[in-house]
Amino acid sequence: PQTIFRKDYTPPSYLVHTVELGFDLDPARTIVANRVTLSRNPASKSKDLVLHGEEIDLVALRMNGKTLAPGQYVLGSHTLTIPKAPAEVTLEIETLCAPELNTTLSGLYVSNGSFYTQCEAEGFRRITYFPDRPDVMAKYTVMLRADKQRYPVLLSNGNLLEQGDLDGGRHYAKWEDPFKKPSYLFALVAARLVCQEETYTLKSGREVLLQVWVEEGNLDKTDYAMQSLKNSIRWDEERFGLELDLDRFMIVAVGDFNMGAMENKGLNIFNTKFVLANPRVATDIDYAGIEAVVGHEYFHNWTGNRVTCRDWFQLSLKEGLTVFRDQEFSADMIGTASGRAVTRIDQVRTLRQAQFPEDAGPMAHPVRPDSFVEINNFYTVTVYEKGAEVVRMYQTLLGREGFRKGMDLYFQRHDEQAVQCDDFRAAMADANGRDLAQFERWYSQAGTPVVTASTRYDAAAQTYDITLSQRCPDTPGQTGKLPFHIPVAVGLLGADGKDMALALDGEVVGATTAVLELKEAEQTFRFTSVREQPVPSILRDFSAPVVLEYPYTDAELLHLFRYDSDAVNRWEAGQRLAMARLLKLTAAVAQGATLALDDTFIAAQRAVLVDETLDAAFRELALVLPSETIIAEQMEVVDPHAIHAARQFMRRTIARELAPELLAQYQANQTPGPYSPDAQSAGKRGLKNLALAYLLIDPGSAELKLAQRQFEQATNMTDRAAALSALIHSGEDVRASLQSFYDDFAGEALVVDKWFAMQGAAPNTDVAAVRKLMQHPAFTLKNPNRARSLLFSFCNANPSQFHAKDGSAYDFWAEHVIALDALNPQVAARLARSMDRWRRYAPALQDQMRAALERVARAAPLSNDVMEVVSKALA
Ligand code: BAL
Ligand code: ZN
Repeated sequence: PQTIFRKDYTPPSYLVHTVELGFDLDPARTIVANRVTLSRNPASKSKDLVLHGEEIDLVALRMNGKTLAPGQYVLGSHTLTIPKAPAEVTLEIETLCAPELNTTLSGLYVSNGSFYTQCEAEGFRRITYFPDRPDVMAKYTVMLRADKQRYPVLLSNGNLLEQGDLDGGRHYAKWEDPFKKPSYLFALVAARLVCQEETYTLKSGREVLLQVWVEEGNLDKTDYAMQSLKNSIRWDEERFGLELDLDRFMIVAVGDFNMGAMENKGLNIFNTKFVLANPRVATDIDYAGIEAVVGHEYFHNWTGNRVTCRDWFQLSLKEGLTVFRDQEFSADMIGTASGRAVTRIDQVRTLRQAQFPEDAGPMAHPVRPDSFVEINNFYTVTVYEKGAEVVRMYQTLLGREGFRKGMDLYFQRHDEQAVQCDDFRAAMADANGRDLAQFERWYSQAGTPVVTASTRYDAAAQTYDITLSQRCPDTPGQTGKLPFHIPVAVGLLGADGKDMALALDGEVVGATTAVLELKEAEQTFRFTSVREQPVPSILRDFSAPVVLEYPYTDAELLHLFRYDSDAVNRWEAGQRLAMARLLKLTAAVAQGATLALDDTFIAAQRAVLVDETLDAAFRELALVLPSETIIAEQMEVVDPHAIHAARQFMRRTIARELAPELLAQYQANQTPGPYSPDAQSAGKRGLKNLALAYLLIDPGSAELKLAQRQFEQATNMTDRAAALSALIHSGEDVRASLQSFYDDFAGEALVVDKWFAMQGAAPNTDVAAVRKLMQHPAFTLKNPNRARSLLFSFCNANPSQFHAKDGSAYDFWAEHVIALDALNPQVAARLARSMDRWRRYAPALQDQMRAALERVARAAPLSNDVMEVVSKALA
């Protein structure tokens, strides 16, 4: 496979003005007629007109009205080139494709008998020949023709121009998108669907039509998506002054989808998981996911669509920014400071669970990668979540107003352009008169920086010095990293637990948190007028995506855990207390030593659990121990079995010691009455269900009946699923409960996914049990949600079984990466990533993991997607 480098970018040889597409839709044989006008690009030296194409058959090709003979063009395996084409060109291209055979879910495909498209990143070339790159932006008109009975709804981007009947029971619809767009934002849907629709009035007074399209039978699950869409529209007007630019905005839900959703202009196509919800089938987490993803795709309309990426290396330009926007949207929807902190803690957990490991593994790449083999492999937590952290740091450095000024300038400069991450950085710098040159390293250097802090209090001088130093580990292809520009937010707590007033070098800060700007390898910052030895709260609100090293004593951590006004660092202190103990316990398990947990830690957990001044949601987060994956990342040599045993021991001890308090919280945090997904109610359910899980940890727990009752009487999926999960984890025989859950929800695909996922992630589910579950009639590898529900939950969320000592789960992994690759390379490559960290395991496991990787690498044929992942892992 060929590696593509960012440095090799060249402008397109031709620019496209207009695209007229005609589709005669048929599952086995769809005819695509494409009439496209182009001009030679003055910025390019080449006169060769290069079009991309994959898995399509060329039927006819005319240039400026004349059919081209085979000698006048070159048809490669993935390109169609017309050498030395004229300066102005009109091409008429007719191709054939077979959507029903397309299991990759990229391009035009069939899901449950209907047609859908997915064109990002390079799916449009599977529909027609085209310069399929994001810096080619054009205006599209689309004519859809299909059987009226089977496909009564015909949708594409933009505005509906006309529709009507045709002979032979067929009908048509003609759509026009008034805005220039890159081909990856093209979409069509031809399906049997129904919609919830509403007219919505924008702040300007203009009326727009909003629609949420779903399959029949799901109209009772569209309210929350519609509400989230309206909230998103309002929020973008208020926070960023950005208005919906179309008269109509459509969301379509489809059951077979590789991603969460896709921001096609005016026609967002969504995985059903991020649209469908009612209390019976969706959990609090599902509701929050719908709000976030509906927001995310809507916000792309400006950050991604109106201003797009020059090339795919710039993916984070739109994704990091849009994730940041959806994070801020979700936080603002909760509205309270404590609710905001809860969302922030959740983001920190995701980074540590998934992005830090990526940054430390074989697929490590900068937020703006320098090279790739397969772009689909770079829709990563680094590009998305670390990218969002990078955007957040602008706001931390420039303030909210400064950030808004930068956004305004970005749109002023670049509307309807395809630009680079550097253009965004320049807008932020120029709008604020700031030098952000060094900030560029956040885009160019991979790896998680480590910031080490040391402090010195001088009682006589009343000064408190914080020395910060930074380093960043080598990553594949990158050594000798240069210092980053890191905002480190710091507060100082007095012995009374209160924030001290801050002065830096004699200058009053005017807030109880100071943002220190670390730009050198090492810098010392001096706080003055410090009347007593403080406890430092460093990296408040997780002000930068770094690892912070500071030799906190237990006493200091307990102080922060009790008092820190910054909820993120308050939570963080609890995580540090837990992590230190978990690492000691893990070592003790490995050595066969006696395990013990100190009373101080238990008391701190108790104090948080019963502190009614704290939101239930925060208490829940504070009580959830670092995950097995996060613990593993702290170890030189990972022993997944010892980690599991240590964590289980800690959970059991907490459960035993705090049993009365847990039971009291279980009872105090009931949410009677009709279900509402609001943050406060969800927080209560979260704490209640955490308590329930703890209460059932011990085999033969007396509280089994509580879970049983909750399972049977629950009025919402959050409580029902939590009860079932607690029962599964109790180790009791829960076959009857599993069966009744399945029977109740067999017709709800997203709930069946939960059913598989819960079992896949349960520590008593071994590989044999997973194989057996795969025999279930509801299981299929073809549907990505279903494949993920069982295989990914087992391979990624069940480490003690995935790393079974006999290596049987690694064989299982290899077998299914290969099987999935034959169907859907994008999904297969995601599963392939489960082995990323194989070199960190003990030699006996490592050898077996390497063998499994080699088995996949040898398999033929193998997609570029999977080949890139496994070859980088083995390199
Ligand atoms: N652009 C791919 C899906 C998303 O990030 O919205
Ligand atoms: Zn996105």
